Amino acid sequence: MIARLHRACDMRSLRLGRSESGQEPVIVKLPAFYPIIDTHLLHKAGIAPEEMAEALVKAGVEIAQFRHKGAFTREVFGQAERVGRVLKKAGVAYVINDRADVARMLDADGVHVGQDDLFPHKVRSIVGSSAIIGFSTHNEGQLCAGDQEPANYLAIGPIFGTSSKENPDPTLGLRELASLRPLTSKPLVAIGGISRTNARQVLDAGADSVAVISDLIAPPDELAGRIADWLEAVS
Ligand code: TZP
Ligand code: MG
Repeated sequence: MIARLHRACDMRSLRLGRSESGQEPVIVKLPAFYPIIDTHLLHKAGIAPEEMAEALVKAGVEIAQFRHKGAFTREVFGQAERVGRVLKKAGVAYVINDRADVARMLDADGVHVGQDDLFPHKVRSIVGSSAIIGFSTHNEGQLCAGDQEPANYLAIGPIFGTSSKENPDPTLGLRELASLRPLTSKPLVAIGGISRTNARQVLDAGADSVAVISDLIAPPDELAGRIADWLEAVS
């Protein structure tokens, strides 16, 4: 068990974000396993995004994110659309990374934005009051500012080293995760270098959920087993 140090947000330095509707978002209960369907890594592994979506649905996941870095071409939009169809039919919450416009066009359940994207209060004005909005943060200041935004959950990371993100922020580690946890009452998703072997420790350090990109990827014939292992690892 990791000791939790007492920390508090400095409210003087916070910019108060407000949803344009003036409504506070309903806080979502996040499942412990938050798989990310990353087009780049999947392409390298020879797996179509919709194939991954099918495997996730079969395994019984409750949420999945579509992540594409680079131009959102017609082809990519088509992939996002097909993934959405698969997830929607199964009642799995569908979250689009970065792009509120695409999420709205696809009638997705949510959008996940980061520090270089639109602020959650701007995203809220595009996707409406019932959409799930996730917001990535990488340090105490961002987490405290994120807490004031109309986001339904906050992500924090990278917890460990990762090669799935360009120019990642410094790794935080489990101790810092445990120390940052009390700074927000929003659901907290940990991300970055999380694997089946360290996921339990990350949840024990206070994360509500673990988001995963690379450790989700397995040879196509081992994908179902890999996802089952993941669900087992967080159970
Ligand atoms: N944000 C912080 S770390 C990261 C993102 C998107 C990448 C996580 O990928 P992986 O492969 O699970 O380390
Ligand atoms: Mg982003």
